[in-house]
Amino acid sequence: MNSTVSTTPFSDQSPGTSGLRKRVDVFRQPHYLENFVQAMLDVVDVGGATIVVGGDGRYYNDRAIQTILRMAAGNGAVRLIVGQNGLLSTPAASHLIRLRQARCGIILSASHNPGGPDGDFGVKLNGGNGGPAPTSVTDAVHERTTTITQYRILADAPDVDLATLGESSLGDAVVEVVDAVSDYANLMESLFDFGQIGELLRSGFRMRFDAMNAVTGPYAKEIFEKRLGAPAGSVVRAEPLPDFGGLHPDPNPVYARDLIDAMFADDAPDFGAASDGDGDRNLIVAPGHIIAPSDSVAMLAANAHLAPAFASGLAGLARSMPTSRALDRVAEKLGVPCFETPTGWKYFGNLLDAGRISICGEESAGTGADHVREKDGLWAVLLWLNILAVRRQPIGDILREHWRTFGRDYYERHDYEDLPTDVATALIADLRARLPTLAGTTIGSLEVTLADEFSYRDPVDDSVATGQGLRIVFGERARIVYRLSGTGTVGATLRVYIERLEDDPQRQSLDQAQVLEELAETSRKIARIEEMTGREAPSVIA
Ligand code: VG1
Ligand code: CO
Repeated sequence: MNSTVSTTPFSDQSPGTSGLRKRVDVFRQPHYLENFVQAMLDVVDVGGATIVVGGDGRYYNDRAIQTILRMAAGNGAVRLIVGQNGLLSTPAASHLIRLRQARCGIILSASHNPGGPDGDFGVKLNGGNGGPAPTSVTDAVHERTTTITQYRILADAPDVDLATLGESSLGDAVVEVVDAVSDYANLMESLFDFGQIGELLRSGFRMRFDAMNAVTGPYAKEIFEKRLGAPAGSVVRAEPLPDFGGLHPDPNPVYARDLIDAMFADDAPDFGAASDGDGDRNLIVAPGHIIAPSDSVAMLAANAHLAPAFASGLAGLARSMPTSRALDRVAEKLGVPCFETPTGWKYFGNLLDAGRISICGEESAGTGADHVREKDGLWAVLLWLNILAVRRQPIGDILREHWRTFGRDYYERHDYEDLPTDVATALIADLRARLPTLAGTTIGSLEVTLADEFSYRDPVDDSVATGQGLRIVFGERARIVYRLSGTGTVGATLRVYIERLEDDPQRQSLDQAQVLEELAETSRKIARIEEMTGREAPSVIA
C-alpha cells in the first residue's frame, strides 16, 4: 500500500554536487535516505517513468536499494531496471540509462571511498543522457531537501528478489532485474577490436587487472578472461565485497600498492591496471612506471584512431582544469579543439551530448568518451589494450616516444586532508585576495604569466560556473592550481596540483619528486600553507 510519511527537512547536501556522500551511520538515521531520495524524485518527476537503479555493492547497498525501489514505485515510476544483486558499475548504469531510454538513474556509491559499517555510502542522480545531473538539477534537489515535509513509499511490500533475473511487480510498477554485465560488455565489443586484442592476450602478453574487491570484478572477468581469452588469474581481487576487503578501492599508488609491487617486480606483467569502487576510474601501470592519468588521456587521444570507435578521428577533446596540459598539445597536433572544464564529470556532459568532444579526462584517474556519460575505467583499459594490440610495442616505449614528441609534464597532486573547514576556506580566501599582486612577478626562475580564479562558461548552454580553483600559471613551463575537494565526508581537503613541462628528451626520465621539489616548495609558500594550517607537508601525494 502506498503511504505518505512525515519527515523533517535537512540541509546536508551541498548544492552543486550531484549526490550525497556520507558515513553509513548518517545514512542509517531515520528518514535520512528517504528525504534525499524523495527530493530527487520530486525534482525529476518520475510519474510514468523508467528508472535505472544500481550500485557498487558496498555495505548498505542491499538495504538502501530496497528502500529506493519502494519509493520509486510509491512515486509512480512504472519500470525499475535493476542490476542483478543490486550491482551496476557507474559506467554500466550510464549505458543502461541511455540504452533503455530511462528518465533517470539512481546510483548507489561513494566511489573510491572506503566501505563497510564504518565506511562511506552515497547516492547520486543521473539524468536521461546517462550523466551526472547538471548543476541546475542538483541545486533544485538541494533546495527541495531543505523544505521537504513528507515522502511517499510503498509500505508493507516485501523485499524484491534481486538475485533472480526477470520481471516481478512492486505495487503498480514492474521491477526488471537485468544481467549487470552483458549489455556493457556488448557495448565494449562494439567499440574495440576484440579480435586483435584477443590475439594479443593469447600471444603470451601478460596483463594484470586489479578490481580491488569492488564492482568491476565480474565485468573484467567476463571481458578480459571470457571474451578476450586472457589467461585465468589475469583479473585479481575480482569479487565485489561490501567492505572491499578493508581496502580503499582507490586506484592510486598508495591504495593499489599490490598492483604497483607486481608491476615493479623483475617478472612484471606487460600491462597493469586497476579500477575504483564503482568502476569509473582507472590506473594504468607500465612495467616499472605508473602512468600519470593526465599523460594517459593524452596518449589515448594521440593513438585513439587505432581503435574502431575512433577510426574516423576525434571531434574534440576536453580536460578538467587541474589536469595537466599534455592533452592540449595533442589536440593542437590533431587540429581539434581542447576544452578546459571545471572538475567533475558533469561538465563534460553537454560537450559530449553536442558532439563537440570525443574523449575527455581528469587528473584524478578518470578517462572517458562519448559512448556513455560517465568516466569509464574498463573502457580506458580496453582502449589501451587496443592500441597495444595494433602497435605491438612495449607500453613503456610508447610512453617515452609520446614524451619525445609532445614533451613530458611532470605532475603531482598534493592533498592536505582533514583540515578544519574554516581554515581551508580562509586559506583560499587569503590567496584569492593576493592573486592580483602575483601576476608579472618572478618566482625562482619562473615568471607568473597569469594568476586568477577559474570560471567556466559552458559553450553549449552558456551556463556559468564560478569559483572553480585558483591557478598560478608560469607560461607553458609550469603551473600550480589550488582548490578544495567537493567529495569528502569529513572536514576539508585542500588539493594542490603541480606541473612542469620538460621537452628536452634527455631530461624526461628524471625523478619526478626531485624535478617538482622547487615548485612544490613554491606552492606551499605562495599559499602560506604551513602558516595557515600548521601542516609542513601534504598528507597524500598522488
Ligand atoms: C574528486 C576528483 C574529481 C572527480 C570527483 C568524483 O573530486 O578530484 O576529479 O570528478 O572526485 O570522482 P574532488 O572535488 O574531491 O576533488 V568519483 O570516482 O568519486 O565519481
Ligand atoms: Co568512482
